[in-house]
Amino acid sequence: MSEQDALTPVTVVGLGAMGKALAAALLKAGHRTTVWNRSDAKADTLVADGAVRAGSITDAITASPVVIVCLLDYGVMHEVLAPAADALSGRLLVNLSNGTPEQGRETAVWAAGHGAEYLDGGIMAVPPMIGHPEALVLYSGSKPAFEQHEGLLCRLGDSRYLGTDAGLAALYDLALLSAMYGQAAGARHALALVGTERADLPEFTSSLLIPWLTSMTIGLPALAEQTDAVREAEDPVSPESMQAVAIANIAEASAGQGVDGELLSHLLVPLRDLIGHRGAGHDLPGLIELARKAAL
Ligand code: FVH
Repeated sequence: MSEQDALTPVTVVGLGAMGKALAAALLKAGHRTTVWNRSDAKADTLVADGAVRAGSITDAITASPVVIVCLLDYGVMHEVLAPAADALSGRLLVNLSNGTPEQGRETAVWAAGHGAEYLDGGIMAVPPMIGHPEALVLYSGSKPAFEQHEGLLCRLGDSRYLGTDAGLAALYDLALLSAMYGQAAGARHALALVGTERADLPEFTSSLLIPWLTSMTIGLPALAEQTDAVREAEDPVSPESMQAVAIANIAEASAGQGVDGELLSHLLVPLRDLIGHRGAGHDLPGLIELARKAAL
């Protein structure tokens, strides 16, 4: 971190579960950290550790050249910042609240209208991870601002800059969350299915589910390639036409075991329809790569 970064005072607006973790990491790294929260008492422990309590949102913003906001959503952020928007002039606003790409783009325009540089961010971590390299934080927006304050931002975790389009961080954040929720939905369904026969769920998870899901990630690079152009397979390793039968069997078995297949059907029906549309001769990338690896 540059000497300048070590001295950069920073303000954190929003001291919920995540905002508190952000402020604590910056404080621990040696930055003069000013904090503000609607419910003032949430600042107490941070102030006891050396943070500066701002008496108002204007005081919070004017205390530092870098203002990090981590509030419930963009609506709350605009509600909180509106009375002090002009104080943002000449500062960097870093918004780490969850939102949509459009909200990120609109906020970049709003910030520029108030003379502020803007970085939109997506935190791919839970509060206890903040301050550790496992915490991935995605940024998009002003490249000069990111480069100037990368040292400060890296105090929060592994910082990845995605590009000048302020909507990218939210887009990638929501894309990664989609993959996480899809995997969780499938895992919950798997546990419900084996649970109907009173299986040892922790044992099933550690010995079968986790190794299976881990091995299936080997097919993701092929999936990425295939999203651009579906490749016809000469001798399909795992033809999608066969996959369609397995998908139908999942639905039938779930019903037979008395497990609600509603959630999973939203994942499987589009795949079954895609398979039906493309016809036989295509493979599911994950199983191809698995077969190739096994054959080495
Ligand atoms: N916690 C997590 O694991 C995830 C990880 C990924 C990123 N998210 C996003 O971070 C934003 C904040 O999340 P959070 O977990 O800190 O959320 P809360 O603990 O509920 O704190 C919410 C803060 O927002 C303030 N707030 C809510 N409504 C208002 C309002 N009308 N006016 C002013 N402030 C408001 C709230 O203040 P208070 O209730 O303490 O007074 C908290 O500071 C979020 O976008 C996650 O998606 C976290």
